[in-house]
Amino acid sequence: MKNKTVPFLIFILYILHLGTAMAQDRPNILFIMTDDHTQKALHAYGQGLLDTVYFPNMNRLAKEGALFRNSFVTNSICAPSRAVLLTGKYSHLNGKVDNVGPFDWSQMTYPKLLRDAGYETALIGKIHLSGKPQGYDYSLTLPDQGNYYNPEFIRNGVEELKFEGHCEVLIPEFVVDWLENVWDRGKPFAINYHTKAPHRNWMPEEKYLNLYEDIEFEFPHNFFDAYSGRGRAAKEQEMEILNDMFWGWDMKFKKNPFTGEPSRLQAPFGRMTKEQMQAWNDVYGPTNEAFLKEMPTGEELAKFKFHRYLRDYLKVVKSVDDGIGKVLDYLEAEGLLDKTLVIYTSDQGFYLGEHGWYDKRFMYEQSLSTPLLVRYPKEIKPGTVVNEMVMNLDHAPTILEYAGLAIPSEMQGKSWRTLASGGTLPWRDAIYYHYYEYPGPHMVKRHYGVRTDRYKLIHFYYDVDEWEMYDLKNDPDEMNSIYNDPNYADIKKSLHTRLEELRVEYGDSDELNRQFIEKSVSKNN
Ligand code: SGN
Ligand code: CA
Repeated sequence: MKNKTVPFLIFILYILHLGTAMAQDRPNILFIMTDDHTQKALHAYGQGLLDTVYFPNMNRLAKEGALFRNSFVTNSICAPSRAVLLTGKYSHLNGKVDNVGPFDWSQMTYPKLLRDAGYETALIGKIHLSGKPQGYDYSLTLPDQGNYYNPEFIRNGVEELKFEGHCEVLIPEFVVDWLENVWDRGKPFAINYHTKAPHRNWMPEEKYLNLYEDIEFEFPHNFFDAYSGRGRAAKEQEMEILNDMFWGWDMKFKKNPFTGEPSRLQAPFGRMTKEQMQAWNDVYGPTNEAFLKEMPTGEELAKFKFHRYLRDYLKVVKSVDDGIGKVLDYLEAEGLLDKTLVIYTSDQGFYLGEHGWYDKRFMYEQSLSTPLLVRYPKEIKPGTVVNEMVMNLDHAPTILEYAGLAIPSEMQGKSWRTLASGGTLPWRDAIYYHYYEYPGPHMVKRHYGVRTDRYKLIHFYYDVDEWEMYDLKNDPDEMNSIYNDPNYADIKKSLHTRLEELRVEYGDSDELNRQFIEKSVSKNN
């Protein structure tokens, strides 16, 4: 060998070694996203509803990592929320403003950037964005909303496969199977593990059909909200447990006991095996019969509906929690857990009877907020609580920062990595929100607004032009708009200014609103 060759070879070996060391330093990324899981249904958030209902695996993440008290979405609905997650951009820039229109998969997303940088990427579960997922080495996704029992999945965007079992058992199994049999251990992994539950219509797994049936819950104190003190939007929605839930869907009856209207459960029932159907009838059959004998009215009827809803919702969260446990246990047994950044969140929050509601969409607290838990013991101390206001817009930049990658300037969020580690950063004093899907399911009017740590200003537009304002300290349940209260005139003025600044900063405008309205009108025609 010539004299110069040896040092050159040593140099190359050194570079290769550095590369491997860096690759090993990069965390694996397990991003867990549930559908419609609200903070109140997670013991770690300590809101008191569920002292008797405990989800050990989610709570483990909170105990061993960081819990974000103020975690929000930019647009509280499924597909738009996922588009924000992937792109790190507001709906008006990524183009996916509602559940209806297509998603442009050709745009930049964080999984694409991770993959380009040597991560092996997988998407497993619900994504609710039409078209073939891009940026993933592997995908196994539910078509559209998917089914709870014996669901179909689409492999790599093209191949439809049907499985027997409950989707919340299958999805974590697929995650473990991918880790065990597909993932190339020479690379870090990045998985999007997205559940269907607890999305409507909350069809519990066989073994949990009976769970929580003997627990009595208290109505939220504003369950019988008369919607005074606010504008038309809160009054004219169609998401009330008492008036807008379907007997033959949400309430699990074979037909509406009052009107005889036929059930929509024929389709999901038609998918079930004899054994699954038997287990189902064994639980719902006797309770439904007792109901039909008594035909309760008034508060008793309300109690029945509220409990059926809440219990079924919590049963499917229990299956989600089991699934998370299965995946965490696998990673732990393989010695991978502490090398993995685990993020747990939901696509948005949900109402569990506050204001008498289910569903989401509004910029009010229960649907604006999501759970956000993060475990990464190399950096995050157990039991950390973060109070800064973060958004789902921030997850993509954060993940890129953990992966050691540059954050593209077109992303609009900010990395919360330092906050999770207990550090401080110059942080935002306000968040911006914008919801679009109207007219549509549940009829929540279009609105945008700003929230600070204490106040909220909302503008409902399109078929109304109404402003609401709340003092979250004095009125945490948002029952009385103080928009016209002269005592708040100065605060109102500063909120208007902040709102306009944020709209400029994020590139939103009335002109864009007009364009999105025009597009949705032509879509519906
Ligand atoms: C379905 C549900 C709605 C729900 C939307 C959007 N109706 O349409 O209650 O708001 O999905 O949910 S159902 O009769 O089909 O259950 S999202 O989470 O996907 O945005
Ligand atoms: Ca959702």
